[in-house]
Amino acid sequence: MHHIKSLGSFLLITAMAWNLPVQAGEVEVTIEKYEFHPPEITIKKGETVRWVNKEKRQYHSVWFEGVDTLAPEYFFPDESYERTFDQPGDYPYRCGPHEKMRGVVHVTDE
Ligand SMILES: [Cu+2]
Repeated sequence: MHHIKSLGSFLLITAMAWNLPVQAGEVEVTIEKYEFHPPEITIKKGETVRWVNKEKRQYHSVWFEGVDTLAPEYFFPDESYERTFDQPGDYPYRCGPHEKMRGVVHVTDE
């Protein structure tokens, strides 16, 4: 997973250096020790958030209760969950099996 993160940074720096518009990107949130890092993020509409499970053994899920009736499947260490946000708004979420794990995605209208 580290190489993907590094590649993202490289592309961002390259785009800035050439003064090109940065493409709608992907933002990473890691899950470790029963917490989302960072728990609160702001993205632009059309961007994708990827949650990466960096635990040693523990599974988690990312459940947008206000949007989805059913909790999604768990994902395990080294697996990830992705979601693209096309509508501006505030999207709180939690982990299905661990109610105290919470985060929020703020989506701006660019
Ligand atoms: Cu969890």
